Amino acid sequence: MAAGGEKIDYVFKVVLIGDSAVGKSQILARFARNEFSLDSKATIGVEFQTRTLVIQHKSVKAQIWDTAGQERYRAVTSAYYRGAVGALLVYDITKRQTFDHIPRWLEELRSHADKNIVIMLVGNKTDLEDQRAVTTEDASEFAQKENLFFLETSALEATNVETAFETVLTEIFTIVNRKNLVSEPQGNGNGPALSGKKLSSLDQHRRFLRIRCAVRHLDFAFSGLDYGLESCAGIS
Ligand SMILES: Nc1nc2c(ncn2[C@@H]2O[C@H](COP(=O)(O)OP(=O)(O)O)[C@@H](O)[C@H]2O)c(=O)[nH]1
Ligand SMILES: [Mg+2]
Repeated sequence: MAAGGEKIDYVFKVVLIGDSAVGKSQILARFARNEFSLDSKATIGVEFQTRTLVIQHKSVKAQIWDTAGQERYRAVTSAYYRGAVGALLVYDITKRQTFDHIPRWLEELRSHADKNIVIMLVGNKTDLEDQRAVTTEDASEFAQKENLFFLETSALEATNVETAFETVLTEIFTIVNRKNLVSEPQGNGNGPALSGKKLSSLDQHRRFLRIRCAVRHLDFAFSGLDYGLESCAGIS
């Protein structure tokens, strides 16, 4: 339960990652508070911001983590990625270098976060079309190859920011709710348990469990409610 009796069904941790000055903090400001600032200073002290959305009649709290500028020194710690089930991997469409660094960020993400994390590649600052240095085609091709969602945004003009987060959150939601891959909790309410059902894909099932367990750990930290964390032990 959140303050005021608002019922929260899920908490999803989503991280923002990418080179310095690509617009991560402004993307978050736009999404969390519908604000934008042209002279944004490095965020100090705030680890994350939240916004609650309704997805398929469920209340989903997105807990979005922003760096405090440590990406400048490539010093983002593993604590930042821990428990994340979604990520926005951001570059600046006017700065080629920020796109060229994406493979490095992707590697870092995949080695520190859950390897099945839902990732959206985001080309920000589309309002600066006349300064574009990365084509939509190049980025789209890369995203396809790496199995990432892809969108171009403008935090300044509020273009696609909402869609970027919603796409990632809905995908996580779908994975968490893929009930046809596992049986419903049987009697003891201890969460996902394999039944005699035939799995369409073992990998899909493992992915489901990992993400679901990550979500549960976060829920646990938030609510103090224990609902079947032990069933997540040994999931890797
Ligand atoms: N024109 C334009 N500038 C942006 C956009 N998003 C961010 N900026 C500017 O880019 C600079 C860096 O943004 P910031 O969010 O601090 O980047 P971060 O280091 O990735 O968090 C700031 O001056 C922002 O105002 C955008 O969509 N369009
Ligand atoms: Mg920032």
